[in-house]
Amino acid sequence: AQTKYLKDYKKPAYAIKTVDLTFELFEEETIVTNSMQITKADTNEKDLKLDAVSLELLEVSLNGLKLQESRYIIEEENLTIINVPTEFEIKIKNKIYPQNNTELEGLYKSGDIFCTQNEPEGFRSITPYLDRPDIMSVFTTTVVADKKKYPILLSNGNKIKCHESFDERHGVTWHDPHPKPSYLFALVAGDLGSISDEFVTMSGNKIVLNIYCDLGNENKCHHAMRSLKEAMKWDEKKYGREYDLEIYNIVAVDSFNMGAMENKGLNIFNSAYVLADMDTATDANFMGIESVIAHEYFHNWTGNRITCRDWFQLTLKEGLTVFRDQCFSADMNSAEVQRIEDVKALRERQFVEDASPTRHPIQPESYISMNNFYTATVYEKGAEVIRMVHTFLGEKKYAKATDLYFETFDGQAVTTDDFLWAMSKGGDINLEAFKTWYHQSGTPRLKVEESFANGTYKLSLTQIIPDTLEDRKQKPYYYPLKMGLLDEEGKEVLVKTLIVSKEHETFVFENFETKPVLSINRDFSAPIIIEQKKSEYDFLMQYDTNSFTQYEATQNFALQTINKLISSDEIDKAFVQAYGYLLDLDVDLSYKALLLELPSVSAIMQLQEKIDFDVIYTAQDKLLKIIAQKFKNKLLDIYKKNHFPASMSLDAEYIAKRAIKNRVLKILFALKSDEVAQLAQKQYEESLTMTDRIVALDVLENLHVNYAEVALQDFYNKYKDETLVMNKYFAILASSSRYDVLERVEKLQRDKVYDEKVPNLVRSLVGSFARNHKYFHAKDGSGYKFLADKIIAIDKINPQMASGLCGAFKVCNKMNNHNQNLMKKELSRVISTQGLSKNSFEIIDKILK
Ligand code: DPP
Ligand code: ZN
Repeated sequence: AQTKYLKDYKKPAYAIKTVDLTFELFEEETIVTNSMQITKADTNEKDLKLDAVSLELLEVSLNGLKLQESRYIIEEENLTIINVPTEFEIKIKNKIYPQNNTELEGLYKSGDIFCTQNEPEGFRSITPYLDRPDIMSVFTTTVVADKKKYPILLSNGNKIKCHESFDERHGVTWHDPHPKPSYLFALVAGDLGSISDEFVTMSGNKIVLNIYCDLGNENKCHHAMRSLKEAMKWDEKKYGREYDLEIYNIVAVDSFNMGAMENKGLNIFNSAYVLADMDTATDANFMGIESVIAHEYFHNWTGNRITCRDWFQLTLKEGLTVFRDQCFSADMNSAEVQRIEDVKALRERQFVEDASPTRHPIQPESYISMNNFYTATVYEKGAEVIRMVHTFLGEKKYAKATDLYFETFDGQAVTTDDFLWAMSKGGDINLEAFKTWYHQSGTPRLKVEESFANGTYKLSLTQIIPDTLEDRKQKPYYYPLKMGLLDEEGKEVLVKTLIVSKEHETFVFENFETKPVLSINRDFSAPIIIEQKKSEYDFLMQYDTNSFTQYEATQNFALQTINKLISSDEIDKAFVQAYGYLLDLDVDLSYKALLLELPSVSAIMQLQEKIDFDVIYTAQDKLLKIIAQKFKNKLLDIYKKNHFPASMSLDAEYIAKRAIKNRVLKILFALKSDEVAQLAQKQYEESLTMTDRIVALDVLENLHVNYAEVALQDFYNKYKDETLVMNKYFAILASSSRYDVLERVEKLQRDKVYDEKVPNLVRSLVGSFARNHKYFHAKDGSGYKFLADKIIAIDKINPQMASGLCGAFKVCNKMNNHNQNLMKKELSRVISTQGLSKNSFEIIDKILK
């Protein structure tokens, strides 16, 4: 497999001014005709080498003359036209087979719907092209298909013409006036239902909004539509960005590799991020839809109008757009809850990646398959990096700097350096030292030491920077560190944002009567790990005035307690007492639900030198049980108080009531008593919302009570035709603590509703099993063997999905020797498989190195 390097970037030698595409869709095949107006930018260049994957060429002509075979070369990944003039038109006709496309890249079918996914390099499997993001062109697209089967024909931009005179067939022509890279090209054809609305922009343009879905699902699109309009409003208000076409289309499809795609004027979504109603979607699903709809909308400016010069710049659009969607969600819901959720997600996924052999800078230097770099690092750590810039600049200067960014680079394909230039110029700040965040990998640590004498408080900070994968030393970072000092009554006596820039420095604060209590990395102002010998967690759990660090104190104290439990069986009474205090706190209930959550297995794992999941589970269970026993009555009270009145409302108040009630139920679960089983059964039977239903079902399943079978059967019968709900069903069964879980997973693969070609289903069944640490890491190696077999099988269907599953092996080098050997054996088997994709190869090769 071939490695591509950032340092090899060369400017394109050609420009494509316009592209005219015609798609003739048939049941067996599709004929694509592609006319491009091309100019040479570099006159030394002779031949035109286009990207083309497995090309089945029908005809090629240059300036209207059909080319003889001697004038072009077809290779596995290219079509080269020999000796082209300075300015010319190329017309290519080729044949593709969307019906057989199981990779879900390029043009493919999801059920009966034709759709596309071209980011990053799908377009080259549709038609020969200069398939790189710095080639921006004006697209006109005609789609022709059977009128009955495909009444809806969509592409980017505005609809300019309908063609009705093709017998059984019809056609539509779309024109997108905004030059764009090929990865933003999209096409959809199908018999679709839809809902419509409109939005009037700040300068008075009326925009038609459509959301398309499978017939019958129209009533599940309203939340997505509401979210879209809120996002449009927000981007005008916060960034002054207005929508720029007459129409905005969203299409929901069931088979999709990622969450969604921001194609210009025609977003294509995984239906999981569009469809929702109270009967089938959880509160978390509703929030997820709101944020992904916004994310894709925000890309219209940060991604589409201003795009990436090359794929190494991916975080330019993704980091920034994730930061924007996080801020949007914070404004729409609870900001404190949003921040904690974002950090939790970062730690669960990105910190683990950053500690693994697949770690990379947010701007990677090389890749084999670009598909492997749509990572938590590029996205979520990328967003943290933008957030730090925002913290440095402050709201006002940040607004000025982003205005400058939009003004300067609109219509261009640029780099992260261009972005930082706008930030430093508009923000009037030197960001040179900040650039290390783009080029270094691994999570930085900060050792924190305090001293106090004669009224003077000293805070000494030492950066501990991990080496690169190749054992190269890396530089210290430059970042904002928010801190607070509290007096002994918990009153804030100092709030400050320190600038950390050196490997070691000491900050001095004077005039204190008693030693203040430190609250550090407030709001998680930098994506780092704080190392601190700390004894004041219980104080901060009670008094910290920053919601993030209050949450953090609880997590740290709980982790410390669990760690002690692992080695000594001894419970730290101070923690139990402080936890009791949290139960009585009078704060927003959705925030409280987070405060009461005990550390996840992944969080505990990250503290272990050599991971042993059996040990982790035992300690975690022990702590949960102690808490549940000690506070049983209080927990039951909270449960009852928030369980009634039952409501289907999506108002924040009711979402919060459901969150706290279900948190408490999951803690009470540790009692494993009949009382809890009855509570869960009643909650299942009387549930009005999917949120309540799914938690009850999960609790019942893991209590191993007989009623679980009844409830699962009932659930299955009720929802077997709703694929999005079936994802939840598979996930519960594959995440179960029942001893025979692997056997059940194997059996479920033969279930009528399961389909190995649909990524969502594979992720919920096989993916959930791979996160079920108890059984995936079984000491007999059965979990590893199962996943390895699945990777080999799925790699032949959909390499991107397979390489996603490889991620479960990322912890390999941190596992205890026994598990590590078992893992390596399976990985060696996978990597020596004939015809393994470059996607899976790249990930496994890194793990095995
Ligand atoms: N660009 C997409 C997104 O992040 C992923 N393909 O929205
Ligand atoms: Zn994105």
